[in-house]
Amino acid sequence: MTTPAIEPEVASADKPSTKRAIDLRSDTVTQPTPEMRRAMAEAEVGDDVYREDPTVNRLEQRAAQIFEKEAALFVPTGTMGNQISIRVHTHHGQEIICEERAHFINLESATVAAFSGCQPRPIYAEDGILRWEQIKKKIAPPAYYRAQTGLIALENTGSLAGGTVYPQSVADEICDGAHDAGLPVHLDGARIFNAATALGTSVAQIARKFDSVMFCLSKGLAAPVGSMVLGSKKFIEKALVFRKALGGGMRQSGILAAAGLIALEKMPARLKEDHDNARLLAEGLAQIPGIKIDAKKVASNILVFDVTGTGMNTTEFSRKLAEKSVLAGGIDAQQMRFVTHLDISRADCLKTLEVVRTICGSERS
Ligand code: TLP
Repeated sequence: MTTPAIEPEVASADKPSTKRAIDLRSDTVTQPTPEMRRAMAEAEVGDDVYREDPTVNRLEQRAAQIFEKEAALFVPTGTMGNQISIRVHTHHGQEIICEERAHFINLESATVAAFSGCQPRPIYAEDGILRWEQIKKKIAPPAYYRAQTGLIALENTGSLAGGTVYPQSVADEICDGAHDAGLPVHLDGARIFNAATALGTSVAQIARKFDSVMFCLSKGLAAPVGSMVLGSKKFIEKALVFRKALGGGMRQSGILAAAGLIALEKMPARLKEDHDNARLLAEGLAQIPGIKIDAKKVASNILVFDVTGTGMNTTEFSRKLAEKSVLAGGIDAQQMRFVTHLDISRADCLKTLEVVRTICGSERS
């Protein structure tokens, strides 16, 4: 079993202690804040399979209110949230239109085929941002031997596309076009709060025209565990059935929801700091010979850059970074990904740039 590409490919014996390392692999690595830990210890809980956990119920109500959707469901992971949503919207033998780099077709173990019995109809789009013009050409014609389109799924921000953000008008046009064609639209909004920060708008505004939205509490919002699915009451009633089917009925999960509530209320306000740090990294990297990145395109907390010009592939590049206590991974052999988050300071970014300059030979070690 090989390590996922965006995990640094470093043998565990060589791996420096993550305590001292600057960990840019993902915003999933954040530690819960002391306030989250306190809230978890004190959480009022019940059995959530009976829907009797007061803290989970509070988190679901609060998320629905913030997103201006009828209902919400707490799920263990973003993967489960996406796959439940897809299962509710589709039936076996259908197609799902999405961008080529979508997380749910690349990094969710083919669950879309195994659980929903659907096949993806991926389209490449610059920066991962699809346009309605591209999508409408891929909607299956009504021939009995063609798999019919069951769903359109977008991702905002685009994780493997480098944290790119959908302009509101582009996403709105896709939702309107899809609805006119009788198709639902799901949003993988794992990092929708980063998108809202980048656009200077609310998550409710971004989510308004989508039939379902998944977002993660466990990424930039720094909760230890958990994601949410949002939609109509009817949609969430069906989602509850599939959450149980996948083994996502977690009983006294108020312990986790307590941290999620703090993530939801307190953490969005600090995301701009992560975006500023990502931009600082991108501008610094753009100056280093051999590295290719358009710093102007870095819109949120993720940056993807090409290391081909350094003569190293991403496995070697990751190993050299790790030797100097900077953790990051490649999304393929040419492109590295850095993700900024709560546990990465401006000083960490400056130190990282120094390390990259050293390993690229433009500074003495
Ligand atoms: N992304 C993780 C890895 O799986 C790559 C990361 O480090 O970015 N949608 C998007 C857009 C995501 O980026 C992720 C996780 C998920 C869904 C799945 O969330 P989890 O890991 O909670 O299942």
